[in-house]
Amino acid sequence: MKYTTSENLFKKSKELMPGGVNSPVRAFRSVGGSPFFTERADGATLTTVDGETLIDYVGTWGPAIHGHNHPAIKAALSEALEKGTSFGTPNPYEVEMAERIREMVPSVQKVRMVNSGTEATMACVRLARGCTGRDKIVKFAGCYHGHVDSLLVKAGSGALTFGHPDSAGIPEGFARETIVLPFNDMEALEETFKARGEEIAGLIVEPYPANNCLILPVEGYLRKLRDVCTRHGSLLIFDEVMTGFRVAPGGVQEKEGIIPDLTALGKIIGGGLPVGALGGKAEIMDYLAPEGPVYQAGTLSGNPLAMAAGIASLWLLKKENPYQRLDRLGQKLRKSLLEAAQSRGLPLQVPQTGSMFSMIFSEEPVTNFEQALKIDAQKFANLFRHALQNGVYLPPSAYETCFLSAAHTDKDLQKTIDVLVEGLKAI
Ligand code: KE4
Repeated sequence: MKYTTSENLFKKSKELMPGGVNSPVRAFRSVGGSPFFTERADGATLTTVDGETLIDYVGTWGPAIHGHNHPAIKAALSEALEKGTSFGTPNPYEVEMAERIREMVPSVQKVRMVNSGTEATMACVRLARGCTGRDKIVKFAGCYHGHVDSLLVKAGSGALTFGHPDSAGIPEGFARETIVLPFNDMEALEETFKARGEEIAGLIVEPYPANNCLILPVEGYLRKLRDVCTRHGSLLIFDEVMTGFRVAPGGVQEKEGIIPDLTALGKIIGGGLPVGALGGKAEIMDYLAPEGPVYQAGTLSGNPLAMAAGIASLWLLKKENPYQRLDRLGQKLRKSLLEAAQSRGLPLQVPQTGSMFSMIFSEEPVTNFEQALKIDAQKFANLFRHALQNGVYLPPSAYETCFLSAAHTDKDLQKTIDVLVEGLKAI
């Protein structure tokens, strides 16, 4: 029997995969109902197997900054596909990708391609430990860096969505090597480094945390992270898997003028195909095998198809420079939603930077994990369902960030605003 509807596909998929999904947040557990299955994606929309068309604000969790199924990315993929799908040897695409990344993110003097953001952050942590000879890693409560054992401690994204920010299966011994601090708290940072700085190999941070709501750092905070790491000989690791090429061509480090020692990248540089990358100062990156003693490897790292799609994605960013328009759309959406919420006395926060925004039902702005735990996730779930019923697909979690793409038209935006404003009435 061919499974043709979301309903019977989900019924079957639950027999075959844990929760019926290949990534937990897709299961709609925190927003209720069952997930739809996507038939195809084009521009700013998804078309479900049930024939519905949805304006998409998930953008496959970040890669689709140009919208889905972009002709230029498809053309690059077709050309690469003609030559085969994987070589397992060095190939010209990898060289071009590394050059493009280095050009757009100058702190990256050398780069290593991997296959996911998780692999990128995991390798950054191992590299920090390997080149400093220290064991401790500092992370921030609510930040999510993929499902790396030592970083799934007070994590955001799906871990937070399902209320277990500390995953099962992480031995106490692993968690002990991770120091978790509150984001935006300069005092806690100073005290920790004063007391234990010489044990700390590195500090990993989402410079704009976007996995426990979108949180923008308080003035001077990122500079403080840089100074403290420099003073104590710890590596500053920016996890820009989401923000890289998203908030600016060179990510947050370009916007804020802060130079990390290592950067984790992903999403946009794969044009929708599996990808991740880590990069930084040459003398640090050269600790990686085969040059140095820190082992890291990957069967499909630098895969020609992922490289070709990613190169096209970066080329489009340079050619079209969508950032100003994306920020204009984001600001328009933010303004309309805040006006509508205020007119109804609804406590809504809409942090926004460029094409990234969150809708947070909270009396106060969310600046850290503790505050994120107190938001009204039920109100978000109600808004999510109203939006979905009216052709607008938001991320299925109150803690995830929404993404605009260059394919979203002013008409899409106006329809979205109308639907969400209507939804706020029924919250
Ligand atoms: P992946 O291993 O999922 O490619 O990347 C992990 C990762 C690392 N760092 C940051 C800042 C990230 O946001 C992510 C993954 N993002 C989530 C959504 N917020 C992916 C969605 C999912 O888990 O299905």
